[in-house]
Formats: sequence, C-alpha cells, structure tokens
Amino acid sequence: MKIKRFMAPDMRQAIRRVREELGMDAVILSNKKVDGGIELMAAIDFDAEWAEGKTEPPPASAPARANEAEAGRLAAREHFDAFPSVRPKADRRWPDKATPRPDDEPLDKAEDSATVAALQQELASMRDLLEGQLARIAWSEFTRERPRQAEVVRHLERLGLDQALGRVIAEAGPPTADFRQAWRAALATLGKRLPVSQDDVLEQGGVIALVGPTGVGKTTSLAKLAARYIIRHGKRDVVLVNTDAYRIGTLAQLNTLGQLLGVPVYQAENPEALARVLRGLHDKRLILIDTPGMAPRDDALRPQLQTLAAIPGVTLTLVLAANMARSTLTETLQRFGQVPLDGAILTRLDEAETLGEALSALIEAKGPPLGYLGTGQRIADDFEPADRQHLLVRAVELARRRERETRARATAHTPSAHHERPSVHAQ
Ligand SMILES: Nc1nc2c(ncn2[C@@H]2O[C@H](COP(=O)(O)OP(=O)(O)OP(=O)(O)O)[C@@H](O)[C@H]2O)c(=O)[nH]1
Ligand SMILES: [Mg+2]
Repeated sequence: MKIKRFMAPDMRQAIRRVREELGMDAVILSNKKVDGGIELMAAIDFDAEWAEGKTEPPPASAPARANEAEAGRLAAREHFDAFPSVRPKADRRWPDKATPRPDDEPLDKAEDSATVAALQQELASMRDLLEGQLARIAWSEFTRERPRQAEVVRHLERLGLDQALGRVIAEAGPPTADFRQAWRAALATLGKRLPVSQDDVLEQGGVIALVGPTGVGKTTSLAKLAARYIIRHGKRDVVLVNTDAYRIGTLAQLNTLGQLLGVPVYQAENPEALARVLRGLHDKRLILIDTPGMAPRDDALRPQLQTLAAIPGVTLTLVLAANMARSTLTETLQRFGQVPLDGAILTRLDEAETLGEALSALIEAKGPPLGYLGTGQRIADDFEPADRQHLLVRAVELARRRERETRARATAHTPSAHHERPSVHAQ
C-alpha cells in the first residue's frame, strides 16, 4: 500500500491530483483544511480491514503507515465537509461532488445505496461526536456556574439516574449554596415525578391481567396480590385464571398457588375461552389473570395485548424487574405501552444494584403508575404498595451500600491492607 499527501487550493483540484497521480483506484484516507487550501491523504492498494485493525499489518514499515491512516481518519472526522474517510476496496468508484464520474462509468443501484448508507453512517457518527462534545461543554459550564446543583446531579447519578434527568431535577431546585438544601429539593422533585398510583388496585378489585417479559415475576406477583387481598377481605371473591396454553407446568404452577391460597383456578386457552370464563365469574370481586411472558420485540406482542385489552372488563398491569438493563426497561415500557396500561408492578427490588435505572425509565415513559413493589420471593411477605418516600429511601440506601462495598473492596486490594491481614499462605 502506498500513502501520499496532496496539497491543492481546493477540494476539486486536490482530488484531480490524486486521480492523476494514483489513478482511479486511489482511496482518500482523510482531508483537512490547511493554510492555502486542502490537504488530502490518499492511498493506493488500500486495505481497509488492515487500517481498521481487523487483520495483521503488512510487513513493510506497517506501524508508521497504520499511524498515518489512523491520524487521517481522526482528522477527517473533525471536518464536516468530509466524505467517508475509510472506504473499503469495493467502494472505490463512489461518486463525489468534486469529481463527476464519466458518463460511460455505470454505477449500479446496490453501489448507490451502499454509498448513501456509508454517508448516513458517517453523518450519524459525526452527529454523535458533536453531541458528545456539546454535552461536555454544557456540563462544564453548568459545573462552573452552579457547582452545588452539579454536585446534586453527580449524587443522583450514583442512584443510577440518567445524567440528563438528574440535571432537569437539579435545575428545578432553588439556587442555593447549601448542598443539603439542594439535595433535599432534588429528592422532593424526583419523588413528585415518579409515576406512583394513588389508588390501591386491591381496594378497587376488578379483572387484572399481569403482562410483561418472561421471568419478571408475573405469576409470583399475581399470587402476592391474591394473598394480600385474601388477608384483608377473605378468599371468597378471588379467582385466578391461567391463559398460558403452551408451556408445560404453568397450569400446575398456578394450581399449586391456588391450593395454597385456597382459591379456584380456571384455564382459558384462547381469548374466546377467556371471555366465556369471565362472563361466568361476574360476581367475583378480584379476578387475576396470569399470562405467558411476551418478548417486547415480538411482532405478535401488540395484537396479543390488544386482544387481551379488548375483552370487556380486563385491565392490563405491566410487570417489570428493577434489575433489568436501562435500555431493556425503556424498550419494554415502549412496546407494552402500545396499549393502555392500567398500572405497573416493579419486582426484584431486592436484587437490583441501583434503582435509578428503573425510576428513570418510568419517569421517561411517564408511567404506567407503579402500584406494587416485589422485594423478594416470599409470597406473603415480600410485597408492598409503591410509595414515593420508600422508593427514594431505598434508592439512596442502595447507592450508599454500593459505595461502602466499593470502598471496602478498594481497601482490601491496597498493599497496606494485604500487610495487615495475614495471608492464608503465611499461616
Ligand atoms: N428475588 C426476587 N425474586 C422474585 C421476585 N419476584 C419473582 N421472583 C422470582 O423470579 C422467578 C420467576 O418468577 P415468575 O413469577 O415465575 O415469573 P414469570 O414472569 O411468571 O415468568 P414466566 O411465566 O416464565 O414469564 C421465580 O423464581 C420467583 O420466585 C422478587 O421480587 N424478588
Ligand atoms: Mg409465569
């Protein structure tokens, strides 16, 4: 591979010189504005995979050339009039504004769309770069102008909250030089933004179908809801319905729970059967419907949810786990939110490292309102109504615990700590 630098007063002339000297197969590695015009780095016999570090470098003076190619790539990113900075061999005949292709050079559609896709990708990465830089500038301005609020944002981030949300919350507080005051104001604002249900679903009763991704704790939450209702109102008006017709063991699981709770369990294999079962149970106050786990990305999700929601009287409650990844939480809320959701249950609070991700996702999605929280596997004990104050206290405690553990780990790994503790081998 041969790499050469070209200087010219403008892009058009620079490219013409590249083409004249290196031919039509030359690949532009980078371009930048310099005093007196444009500087282009161009290569012939260019190996994109090698420049990207995917293959072994060629033997002859490879390190210097790899550095040059990398420097060229970075320089190109900094210029907004750049075209794709590293082009694979197959794309060598891409057109650009400066050098119109001769009419006799055909460009098929596939190549054309590959060009557009590459340009879009390049633009997207430039936009990300620009956004990242703007965010950094904005953040450093914010920390300079409002240091207390910036400290509050950092504390909110430790709870697992998104930085952008943290800033909105911190900025909503009064401008104060007192951190404690700013922190209290931030927690109050965060609490207000949490979508938490005002009413207890169990007091209203109704026909509640628990929906959500696989394994989030739908069946367990259903049993917990039933148990809580039974403790308050007795078991006479409670019924469980299984709608999972496909998986072996789901009816058996619900039957076992029904026996433990002393309530009847019905089976409905399809929407018609469910509507029929529900018509027969019109005198019951609480009907809890268990559904199979649904993948948020499944195309069948929306019709399945719509069918369920269309059955007279049925309301949907989404079950989410607090230890789900932030992106999964957002996607789950978006996809399941395609149909009206009456409420939400957040499970596995006992297993979550931080609560901020789940709280950020719920705030961003503006609901559905949290009704109950699952805090463990025990049906009778590990379930409580969602409460803003408790959620915040738990989020802060979790963050503190994590920091203590991190500090303890760091201390355990310092050389002095090793000296203080007798090693197993020394004994
Ligand atoms: N630690 C903890 N475990 C929970 C919680 N809720 C449910 N689980 C456990 O999570 C596992 C899955 O719970 P299920 O209720 O069967 O989950 P599901 O959503 O019905 O699962 P599918 O029907 O397979 O989609 C079980 O081992 C439960 O004991 C919780 O709040 N904390
Ligand atoms: Mg289940």
